[in-house]
Amino acid sequence: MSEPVLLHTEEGIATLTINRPEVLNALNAELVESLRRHLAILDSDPRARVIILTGAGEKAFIAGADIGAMRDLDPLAARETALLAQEFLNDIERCAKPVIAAVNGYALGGGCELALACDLRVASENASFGQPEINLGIIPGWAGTQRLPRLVGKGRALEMILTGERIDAREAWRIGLVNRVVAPGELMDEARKLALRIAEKSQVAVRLAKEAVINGLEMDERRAGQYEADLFGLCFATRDQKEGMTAFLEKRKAMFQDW
Ligand code: CO8
Repeated sequence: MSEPVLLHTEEGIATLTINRPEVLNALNAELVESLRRHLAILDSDPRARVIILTGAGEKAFIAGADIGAMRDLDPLAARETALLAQEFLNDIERCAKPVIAAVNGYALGGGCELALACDLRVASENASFGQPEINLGIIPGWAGTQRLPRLVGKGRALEMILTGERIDAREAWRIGLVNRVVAPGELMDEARKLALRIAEKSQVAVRLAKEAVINGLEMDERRAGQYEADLFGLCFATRDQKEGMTAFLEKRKAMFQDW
């Protein structure tokens, strides 16, 4: 049996590929568990500075949760499954490393929600996004009702959630759901280029910047500003802050050492 998730690490970039192309990478419990294990390891692996998540095959990033495995769940089991998956998506959001979704096709239901939990999204022109749960008689269960409106606004999110209709990559870019759209053949190159640009920064600053944004969004603005100031102050305890500013003043490239 093939591995449900493939890992490839090169030049500080770890790429996780969801590998069930025969069912358009639909997520089942085994796959989620495997993704969660890989992510936990990468979170503390110094060789991985940025993580890219993508789907195997030409057609799909992830076509959602496995409908076959979901159909006969009782309400409590469905709730439990949703909560477990949400915990996993929270792990992605709270991962110390930036996580980029390279969306290579359908990103539907749980697949769209997984992409939403990533920090950045790069899509190929043939990608599409949707929350089709309403067509199955359910609602999103992996926090799509929360992350989607925060990213694209209430009206656009409700339109996607209530109609269940897909939007293409260009429309996803127009409404701010993805950061950039590229030709299918260039998707992984573009995601890697973006990852490498982040990987060359001080990883302490990268981590603190991510924390300021992710945690700050859960606070009121005033408290979030104070929190940012705390983390800003913390940067001045690092060698990389001295190096970054000295390098600027000496008109040379900074040599960051991640501490
Ligand atoms: N689950 C299981 N199998 C799937 C899924 C899925 N989500 N998506 C596709 N497949 C399978 C198909 O059954 C088919 O298998 P087979 O070859 O054995 O018939 C194979 O993948 C290829 O798919 P299609 O033949 O349908 O390919 P098309 O190109 O005709 O269509 C689509 C592609 C449009 C993506 C179509 O497959 C589709 O609509 N898929 C379902 C999309 C969907 O509704 N996703 C949302 C699922 S619900 C969800 O994600 C909720 C998350 C929260 C859950 C909370 C926990 C309880």
